[in-house]
This record gives sequence, C-alpha cells and structure tokens, in this order.
Amino acid sequence: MVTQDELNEKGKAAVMDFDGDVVAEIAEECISAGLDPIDLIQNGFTAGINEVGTQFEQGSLFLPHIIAASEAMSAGVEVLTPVLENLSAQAEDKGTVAIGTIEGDIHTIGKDIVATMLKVAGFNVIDLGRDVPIADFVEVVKEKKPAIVGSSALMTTTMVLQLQVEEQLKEAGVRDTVKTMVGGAPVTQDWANRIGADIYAENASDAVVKCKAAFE
Ligand code: HCB
Repeated sequence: MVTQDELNEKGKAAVMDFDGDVVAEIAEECISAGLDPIDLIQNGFTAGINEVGTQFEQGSLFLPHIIAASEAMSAGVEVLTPVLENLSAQAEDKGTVAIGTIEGDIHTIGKDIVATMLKVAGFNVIDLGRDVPIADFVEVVKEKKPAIVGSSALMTTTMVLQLQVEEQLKEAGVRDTVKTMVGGAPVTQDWANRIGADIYAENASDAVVKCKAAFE
C-alpha cells in the first residue's frame, strides 16, 4: 500500500513531468487508498509546480513548461475537487469569505486552492475569479457583506495593488465592516502589516486557521 509521502512524491514528479494523465491517476489513487487529498495538493502537486517555477526563474525551463505544469496540476485538482466538496457539505456554516486574484494578475491555482479549502472548512465562498478590478472587491463588500475579503497576488507588480484594496475600502467607508486577507507567493506578513491588512495567509491551511480565528 502506498504511503502519503510516497504519493506526494509521485504527484510532485508527475507535475514536473507535465503529465496530466499521470497526475489525474495519482489523484484517483489518493481517493482509492483513502489518503488525504489536501496533503497531496499541498505537499505533492504544489511542491512540483513551485519547483517548475524555480527552474523557470533559473532559466532552465520556459513559459510553455509552466503552462504545461499548471495544466497537469489542474487535472489532479479536478479529480480531487468532488471529494473535497463532499467534505464541505458535511461542515457547519462558518460565514462568508469573498476572494479573488487581483487586477492585472491571472494566476488562479493558489486562489482556487484557498477557496476550495475554505469551502471544505464550512465557509460560504464568493469566488470573484482572476484579474479582479479593485472596484469589484469594494463592490462585493458593500453588496454581499462578507466577513472577510481576500486577495491573491502572485507578482511583485500586482501585489502593490493590495494596498489599493485597503485604500478604496476606506474611501468607500466600508473598511471597518470587513476583515481583509492577503496572500500569494511574494506576499509576506511584513507586507500585510505595512498595508494594514488584517490577515496574511502563507498557504491554504493557514488561511483556514486564520479565517476561523477571525470569526471567533
Ligand atoms: Co506565472 N509567474 N506568469 N504563470 N507563475 C510566477 C508567479 C513567477 C514568480 C515566476 C518567476 O519568474 N519566478 C513570475 C512573477 C514574477 C514577479 O513577481 N514579478 C511569473 C510571471 C512573470 C508570469 C507572467 C508575466 C509570464 C509571462 O507571460 N511572461 C504571466 C503573468 C500574466 C499575468 O498574470 N498578467 C504568468 C503566467 C503564468 C501561467 C498562466 C503560465 C501560470 C498560471 C496558471 C494559473 O494560475 N491558472 C503561471 C504559474 C503556474 C506560475 C508559477 C510557476 C506557480 C504559481 C502557482 O500556481 N503556485 C509561479 C512561480 C511561483 O510562484 N513559485 C510563476 C502554486 C500555488 C498553489 O501557490 O503561492 O499561488 P500560490 O498559492 C498559495 C499561497 O500563496 C496562498 O495559498 C495558496 C495555496 O497554498 N495564497 C493565498 C494564494 N493566494 C492567496 C490569497 C489569500 O487571500 C490567502 C492566501
């Protein structure tokens, strides 16, 4: 019987091989072996895509490789999503979180994982999508009154727009009605402190823990 660590290693390798069919098979294996899909996403698939990102940065891989790796990862996440949604149906209602990838940024994988994990934990999630105009973050706070509004930024160039979310919420007079959460690879606790965001989440598990704490 395969162990979680072995499966995670296989998942990482398959993402790095850009092989969506094998990634999907590994996801199926996870379900049939009764292993943890969240562990596989975080410590298998995500580890693989981060390694591809590192090799891209070092110049040994190129953009088509990143596209292929993200498609391979998505094939696995797609297989695991119904299992995760089933878990979310069993969780008690914890309140509403709106989340989106910020204006100018089309990276969705991390935001989608955070959204799925929050659903699994019992939050009602409003997914704003990607490349979300700052005005839409403000609008959703006014209209839907979520307890938390989260933004995801994967680039140093788009991360700066998280400050705009803070400022435009203040200008609209609704900053005090909501907690803000920021995340994404270049985002840090220090950045969150500097812009006045309430929550910094390093990864999806951290987002769940901190969103739960915000409701207590
Ligand atoms: Co993209 N890309 N990319 N990319 N990409 C990065 C982000 C670079 C760092 C790669 C590099 O240079 N080393 C880089 C950004 C550099 C910078 O900071 N300036 C980069 C670049 C430059 C670009 C393009 C401009 C490339 C080009 O066209 N020349 C272009 C961007 C266009 C645009 O957005 N306008 C681009 C495109 C792409 C895709 C489309 C090929 C693909 C995205 C596919 C998709 O998302 N549907 C992609 C990918 C996959 C990456 C890397 C390799 C991986 C990102 C990822 O999915 N990680 C990334 C390198 C890297 O980050 N290491 C690279 C896995 C997820 C699970 O991690 O950090 O997103 P995560 O999310 C975590 C965590 O941060 C937290 O929880 C998540 C789950 O644990 N979290 C939150 C995330 N959001 C949160 C929000 C919250 O409120 C709370 C917590």
